[in-house]
Amino acid sequence: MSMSFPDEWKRIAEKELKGDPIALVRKVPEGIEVKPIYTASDLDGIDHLDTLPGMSPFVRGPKATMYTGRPWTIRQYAGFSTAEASNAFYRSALSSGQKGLSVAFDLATHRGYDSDHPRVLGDVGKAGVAIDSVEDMKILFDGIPLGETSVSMTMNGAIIPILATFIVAGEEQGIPREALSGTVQNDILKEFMVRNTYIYPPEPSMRIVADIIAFTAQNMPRFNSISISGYHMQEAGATLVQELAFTLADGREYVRSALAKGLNIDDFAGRLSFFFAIGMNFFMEAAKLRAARLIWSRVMAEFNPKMQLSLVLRTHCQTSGVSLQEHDPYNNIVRTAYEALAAVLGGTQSLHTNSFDEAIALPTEFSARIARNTQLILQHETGVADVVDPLAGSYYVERLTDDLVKAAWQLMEEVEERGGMANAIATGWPKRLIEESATRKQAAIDRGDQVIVGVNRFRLEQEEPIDILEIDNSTVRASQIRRLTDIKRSRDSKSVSSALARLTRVAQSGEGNLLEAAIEAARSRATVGEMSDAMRQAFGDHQAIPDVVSSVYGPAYGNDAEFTNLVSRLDEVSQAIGVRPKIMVAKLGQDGHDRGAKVIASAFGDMGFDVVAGPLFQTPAEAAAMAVQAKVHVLGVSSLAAGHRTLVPQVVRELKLAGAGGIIVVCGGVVPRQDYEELFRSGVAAVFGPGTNVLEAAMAVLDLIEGRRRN
Ligand code: SCD
Repeated sequence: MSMSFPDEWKRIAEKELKGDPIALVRKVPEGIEVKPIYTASDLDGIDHLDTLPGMSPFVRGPKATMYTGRPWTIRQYAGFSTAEASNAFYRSALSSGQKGLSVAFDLATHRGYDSDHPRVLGDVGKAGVAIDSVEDMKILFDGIPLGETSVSMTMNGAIIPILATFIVAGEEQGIPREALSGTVQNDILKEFMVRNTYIYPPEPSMRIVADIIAFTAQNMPRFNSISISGYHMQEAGATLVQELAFTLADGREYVRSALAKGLNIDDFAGRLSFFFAIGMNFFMEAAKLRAARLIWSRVMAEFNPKMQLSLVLRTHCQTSGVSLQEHDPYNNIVRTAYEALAAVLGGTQSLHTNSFDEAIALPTEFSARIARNTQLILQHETGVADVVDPLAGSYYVERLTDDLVKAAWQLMEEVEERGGMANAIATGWPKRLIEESATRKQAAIDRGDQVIVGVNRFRLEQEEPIDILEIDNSTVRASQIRRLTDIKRSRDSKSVSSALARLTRVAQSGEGNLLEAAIEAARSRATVGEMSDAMRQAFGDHQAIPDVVSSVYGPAYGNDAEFTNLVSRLDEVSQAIGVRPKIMVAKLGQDGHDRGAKVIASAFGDMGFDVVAGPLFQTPAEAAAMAVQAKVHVLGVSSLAAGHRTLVPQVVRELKLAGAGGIIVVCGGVVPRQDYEELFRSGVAAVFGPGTNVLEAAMAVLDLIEGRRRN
């Protein structure tokens, strides 16, 4: 990009600044240099400027009339506790202006475990609704006509049993599969990269994706077979360019595997859909959606489709979860509103706006209403939906769109050189790039280079805890177990076992369609866990090896006094205890959100701690045993999916049982203030909530180690 400014502007700017305006150029993490002024000359060489919405390359929107013809879908992602509770929530949301549904499943369901499985004690009904069988699914949509309301289901690992139970629930509601409209996430590649709710190894997982694309293309013309998601990449710390490039490269990979199954491009391309995060970099986020459409039309053109529709990128967006803060939480309403506006100006088809309390807990009825109303106000009061692509022609936004296209395309070329996204993911490269960006970002926040109002600037002296929604997961679990028992008692066990055996055979042989086989099993009342296990028998489980990036956080600090202070304090403690302080960073239960754990492990490693990274999905007993064996001083549990009240006290008990009560237990992540006292009483030494400065946390951990040595 040229860094020249118009002469006459530069002269005046120099006077105003008493210096060179080049100092105002900001280099953002995307590698793009954002200038203080853009002019007509910045449009030189951009070839999409004269294109129209609804026409290739669709940079201005997938539809010619966009929101002037039909507003975007207000689609709030929700689900918690039981099917009954979530159903009541959906009905009330639909009657208050929401247009589409978006189901959040609990982590037990995501990972293919029924609610009675011993590994999911802390997870049932917590971060989403527990669904064990068709009976739950029917209750979930009771009184909601599935032929009229489109339903998105965020499901990846256990996608086959979940989509099968949904189809059967539809059937039993009298809605044939052809009439069902909605979307399944079904995007396993990004699970291996960032979200971690996979079950099976990559190869069979890719077969599952292709089987679903094939089945829906043939049987469910109104259903979007996949929601290729960059959202979780940005949540995990990816830059916008990484989010764009890796998401679209994932898309290209799915297209290739569907074609390899013998499908015709035009039979499925129009039902591929996307999902992006919208963070706080306002114009760049809007430009990102425009860039995504342009790049996708270019990618799809490689496959020579006959239909224009096959070139179109349609997307859902969600405002950014990581941009939400625990401190001064009402600020989150403002953040979400700006992010929603960026999504709309970028031309999203469907939108979720986060509730302001989501950095702390599940939304309450109150916070969910404000989140929904944020969209209703945008749609009905602001006039932003009156004009198609209103940012078109803006010197800055058009330039930014083009810059993002170029930067993302370059990264996609690198993916191609590495043999496509599946191969690239197998080497760990994209994940590492994202983790490095996440760690860099954390250092920028901890240093105060990146301002967050109410957190590292303008912080309140005192804060009152806000009301939060509590889920009693032992009650939810008990009621799920009751229903499971009833189902198992009343079903025809012979037809269940033969349907499950057939599912295993289809999985083993590579012949036939997994979804088709699972529909049969679901109809006979096989549970989600049983269907998942039937495929586990053929596919096995995927085991990820924890890997921690190094030399990112430390170098970002350079020789700053705070960092060198910490390092010398760590040296003192090491001298005093005779070894480097050793910390294990653990993830318990089915909570796969590991950005926080990874950033902590990486930053603590750079500071000089001896760090052990625990694998995902440990039970409290497994984590305690590993901590004892590794002889750590501190066991740090990172919890983001609300399982802490069940799982963290258990880990303390397990350590004591193993005679290792001397190991200090600390907890970090999404932990509401209301829970601190209970955790302290159970033996937890410190809790580090969202927005904690990592250097301060490290200092506190060193104090605890010192304190324990003295006592
Ligand atoms: C739209 N239509 C128009 C029009 N605009 N018709 C005429 N004129 C216009 N201007 C038509 C469309 O063609 C379509 O018809 C219908 O109206 C609906 O519009 P749409 O644009 O397709 O909208 P929608 O049905 O809402 O679908 C949007 C997507 C879909 C395509 C993006 O995939 C979707 O809803 N995705 C949601 C995904 C989601 O909720 N994910 C949550 C993830 P036809 O149907 O006839 O074509 C949550 C998550 O992961 C959270 C984090 C975590 O858990 O980790």
